[in-house]
Amino acid sequence: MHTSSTELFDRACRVIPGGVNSPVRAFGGVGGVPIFFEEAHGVMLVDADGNRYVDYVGSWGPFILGHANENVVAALRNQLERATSFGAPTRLEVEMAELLTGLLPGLEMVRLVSSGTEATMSAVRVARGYTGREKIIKFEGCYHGHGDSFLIKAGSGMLTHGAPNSPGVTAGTAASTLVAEYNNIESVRELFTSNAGEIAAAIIEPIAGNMGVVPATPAFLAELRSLCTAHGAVLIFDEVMTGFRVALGGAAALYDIQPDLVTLGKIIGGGLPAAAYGGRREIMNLVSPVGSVYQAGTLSGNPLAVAAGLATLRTLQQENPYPALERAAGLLATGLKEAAAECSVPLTVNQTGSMLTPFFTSGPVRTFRDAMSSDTSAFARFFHAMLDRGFYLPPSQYEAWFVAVPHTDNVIDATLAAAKAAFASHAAENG
Ligand code: KE4
Repeated sequence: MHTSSTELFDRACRVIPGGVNSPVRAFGGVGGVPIFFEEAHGVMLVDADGNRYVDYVGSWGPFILGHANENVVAALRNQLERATSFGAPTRLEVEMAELLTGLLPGLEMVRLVSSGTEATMSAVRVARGYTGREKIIKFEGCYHGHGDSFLIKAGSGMLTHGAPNSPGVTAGTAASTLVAEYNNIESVRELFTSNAGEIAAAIIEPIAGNMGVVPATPAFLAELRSLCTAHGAVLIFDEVMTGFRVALGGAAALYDIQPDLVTLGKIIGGGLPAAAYGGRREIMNLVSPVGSVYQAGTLSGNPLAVAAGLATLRTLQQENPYPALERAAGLLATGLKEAAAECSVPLTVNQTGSMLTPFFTSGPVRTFRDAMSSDTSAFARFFHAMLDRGFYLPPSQYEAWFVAVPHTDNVIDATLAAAKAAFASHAAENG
């Protein structure tokens, strides 16, 4: 029963566009009424009707430790009683900046902001200021937030709602965004050749999560690094999703490739609004007030968000859950493939670390075009079959599932049992 969610959604639709404060939450890609939640502990969610679900969204990535982790709650409780914001510098921000620059080798200086969009917009702006150039390269299917420059052939909610380019973006802005094909280095080389001396930066999700999980090949990323260096363009790794998700050093550590700038978010806020951009000192010294590239934010470095982020990152450092997370996600990926095969359901599962996406296509899925070959109707049926069995998946084929520390073996086993039943019902429906 979802009586309360239905009533809340009706009310929401009268006063909030689409009834949601972020489009991907609206179930546009799967149909039905979005679930309104009220509580979360570990990987268990409770909705407005008291229904319980195992959570594979994790607020789109932040809750790698699970919801209401005791260290994070203690840090928030302590900070809450002291102060929630000053609009002035605090010790916490220094400790966060020192922790981030200590953990990420290429990160010499960092600026905290409040969302991934702010981080990517700011990184592109400082790259333009540093190079004196205007054009940027992004990759089809990657999503870097809702900054104008990025709403061109973008992923995540834009793919889900079938609007990869957004109205409201000026022709001038669109003309400055060049789009290359993910994992196709020739498409990048061509852009550099035909826009010689005009490209300020290339921004990429080193492991794409916003067309579903599609990792870059090591060779592609290495050649992208070389091309940016050769052409004097700034290489920006957008690790808002992958930072501290796939490894403590992010995707840059996994691939051993150094970007010039990196953007971070999600996990560094521990579920509260915090994000960051940073990189080489000579670039970041261009940022106001020390430099002339302006960027600001009333709640940047907010004490509550930074306290939650610090507690999350310090717990990850102390407990190093990455091997166990990789194992759990691997069990889930393998089990989903086996369950689908038993029911002759075409399925390809891409998994890196604790991020994975089951694509309803025979695969392989190595490019945006491959991802787009997925049967989104089959995904939607699977989504609802799992929801009915108490498992909350990302409501879109083009998103990543996130495995967290409390996804223990028995939770994974229960998920696979439900998936087997869902595939069986799917196969039965299709005869
Ligand atoms: P935010 O502005 O939503 O905090 O971050 C934008 C962003 C930037 N870069 C990457 C790689 C991202 O994944 C995101 C945001 N991710 C989506 C989920 N795929 C957020 C969910 C939503 O839009 O509601």
